[in-house]
Amino acid sequence: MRFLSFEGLDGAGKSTLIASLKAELERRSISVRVTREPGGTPLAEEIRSLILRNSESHLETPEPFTEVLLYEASRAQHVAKVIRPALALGEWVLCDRYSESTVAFQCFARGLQRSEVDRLNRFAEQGVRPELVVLLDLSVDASRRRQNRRVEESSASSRDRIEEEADDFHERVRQGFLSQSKEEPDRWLVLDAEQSVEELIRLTMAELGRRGWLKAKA
Ligand code: T5A
Repeated sequence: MRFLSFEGLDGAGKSTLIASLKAELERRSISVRVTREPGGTPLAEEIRSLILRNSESHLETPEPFTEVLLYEASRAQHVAKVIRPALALGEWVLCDRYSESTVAFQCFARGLQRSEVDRLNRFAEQGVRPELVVLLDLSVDASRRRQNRRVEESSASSRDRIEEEADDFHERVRQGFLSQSKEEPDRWLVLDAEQSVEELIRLTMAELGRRGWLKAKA
């Protein structure tokens, strides 16, 4: 059982990498649970839609303190209902975003105090932290290009409230991730997200192998 999280700017390619990694791990008979934050349980998905409603909804915008508490409420529910039970069953959990996003977005970009957000994160995590955080590092320009492509490809989707933030907000998010990766280099794998999905999978699998986490192929 392993707990991995995946971080990066919006559209960095987390879902794409997670889907390929799941297939690769299942080929090795590893049981995998894919999940995401905010969200991952019915209640947490409802909280997600509250947080990410964009300006087109013309509804009240959460204050920064409210916003962080909503992310933490989603996380507490997700840990209790999905992540901890999956790990107890011996599954690998691949989680699209976790507490490191709260530090990058709500501290580095939104400006909340790190010590307060760290305390809230530890409270919501209930002792469950990823052993490895995979950061898909991408420039803000490249992230915008990928978001635009996605909006063009799908008539249903538009930008969410966080994607609507200005470029300097997203630059601070990026620096927030890179800064955290330097604080705990053994816990982070930083990958250049401009590489092909195949190369990103190869590098991630090599890291898992280097850590001795992969059984020999049957
Ligand atoms: N948030 C979250 C906080 O502020 N605080 C918190 O505590 C938490 C947990 C959540 C939002 O909430 C914020 C962060 C977010 O703004 P989200 O759905 O997780 O929302 O946010 P996104 O990052 O936008 O998720 P996406 O699913 O939209 O992006 P992905 O998963 O990173 O990107 P993906 O895989 O969908 O790929 C995007 C596009 O790029 C292409 C894909 O085909 C797709 O078109 N692509 C590549 N192209 C070239 N090369 C590659 N290697 C590629 N990989 C993917």
